[in-house]
Amino acid sequence: MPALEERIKSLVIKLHEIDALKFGDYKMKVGINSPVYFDLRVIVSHPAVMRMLAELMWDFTKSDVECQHICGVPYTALPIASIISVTANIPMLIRRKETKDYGTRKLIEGKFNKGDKCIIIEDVVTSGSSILETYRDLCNEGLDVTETIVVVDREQGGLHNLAKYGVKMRSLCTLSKIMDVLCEAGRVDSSTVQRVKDYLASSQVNLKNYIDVGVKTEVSSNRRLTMNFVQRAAEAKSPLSSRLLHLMSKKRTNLCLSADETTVKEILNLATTLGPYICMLKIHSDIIEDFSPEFTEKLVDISNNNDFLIMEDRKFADIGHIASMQYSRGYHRISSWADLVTVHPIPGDGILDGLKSAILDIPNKPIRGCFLVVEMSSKGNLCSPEYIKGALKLVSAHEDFVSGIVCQSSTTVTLPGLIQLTPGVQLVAGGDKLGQQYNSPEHVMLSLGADVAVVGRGITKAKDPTQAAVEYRDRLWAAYEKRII
Ligand code: 5BU
Repeated sequence: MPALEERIKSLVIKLHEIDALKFGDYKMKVGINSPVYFDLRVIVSHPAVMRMLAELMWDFTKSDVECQHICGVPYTALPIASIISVTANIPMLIRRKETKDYGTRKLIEGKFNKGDKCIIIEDVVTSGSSILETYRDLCNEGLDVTETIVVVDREQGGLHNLAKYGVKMRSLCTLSKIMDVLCEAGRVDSSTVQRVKDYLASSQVNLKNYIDVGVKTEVSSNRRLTMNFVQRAAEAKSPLSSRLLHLMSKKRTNLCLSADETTVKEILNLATTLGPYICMLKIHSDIIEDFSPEFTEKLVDISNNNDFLIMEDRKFADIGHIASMQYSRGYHRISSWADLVTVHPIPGDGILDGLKSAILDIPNKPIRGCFLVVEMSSKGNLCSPEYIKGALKLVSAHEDFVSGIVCQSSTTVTLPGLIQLTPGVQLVAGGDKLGQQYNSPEHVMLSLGADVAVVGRGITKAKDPTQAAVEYRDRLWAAYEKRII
């Protein structure tokens, strides 16, 4: 077989022949017009070229690699990775591009163990952002990504950007090399070569939207995600938000235990044993069979002794007049004991006015707050981007009362003084039989932007709930520390 160098030259000419490599004036994803364009998607129509490329990639890679898995960056690199996987007999992993609205929300398809070594295969690298996204998701699932192998490096900063995040990359060929090969073969003229050279000199892409957070994540320019809780407390408009931010920082926990039990005894028991590890205890008072005012008195005592807040996950959703009575009257008299409640914004502004008016009637005027539920964790929920946008508009008129937002995305909450509460958390991603969807502690903190993570059955149904609470607390806090700068 010819030397690697000769095979690379033949491949470049083939790619030019099948129009996988074109010259002209092309609009790029990163917003700069390019005189050269790679469209390696076309190789699926040329099986011989596809095989030639995949075999070459593997021969180029294999002498210097140790891995248990190969993962192709969606979509163009997937067929290349598949052929390498079959040729080299190395199991493949597939990273899903879309994470919402399907079964288990699994991001990585394929069987693997935490700590397994994996290499990423990509067709063309420009800024490196697609590779970083794949890298982030693989790392978040506990894989050890050793390096990335790409067909073409466009030499526009990708190598440097990836190196900044500790991601090693090797390329089969660079854009300059391709131009040399094509020029030597008489397939492009010297003016085209010059145009490409000029373009490369003036179009380096810097990834400003990525910050180094250990396990990498895209955080764009959202200050909330990189500030620490104490810094954010200074910007909080709701007294309870400020209190919770300070409490989390002092106690070094952002774990909210969802004690969804149906008896007073079980809940008080959980509150006592797990109180030291949590910042908040969340209950549903309407599922407690022996609820009584004495229960809430005891719960408030335990919360004071252990320094956590109590949230009643009531999800109010009626007109202000009724919501105010549901909050302060009836059997549960929620406003008298719950520091925080959850509220659906669906009725509009009036529900917040209603709830706030009810607090005025409580003796001693305790500090109270609420979390607006703008997006749910359950599969098929109806919280569209328009709904979320509209719901967030309610905050500004009620900044003193709205302590935070319940949602599932890092971009929803941008004000540093607001706290993002995210339910649907278990040690591994998955779901229950009734539509609940779970993400790992690292994923909710680093990719979904949670500040407080809600864990229910992951702790209460564990063999050893205390040990489970400690593990959740430690993993959530470690992820928070990686996120802040
Ligand atoms: P789990 O056992 O960790 O699935 O419990 C989750 C808790 O969070 C449970 O009390 C739900 O009512 C609550 N929850 C949720 O799961 N998803 C949501 O979108 C909202 C609340 Br809002």
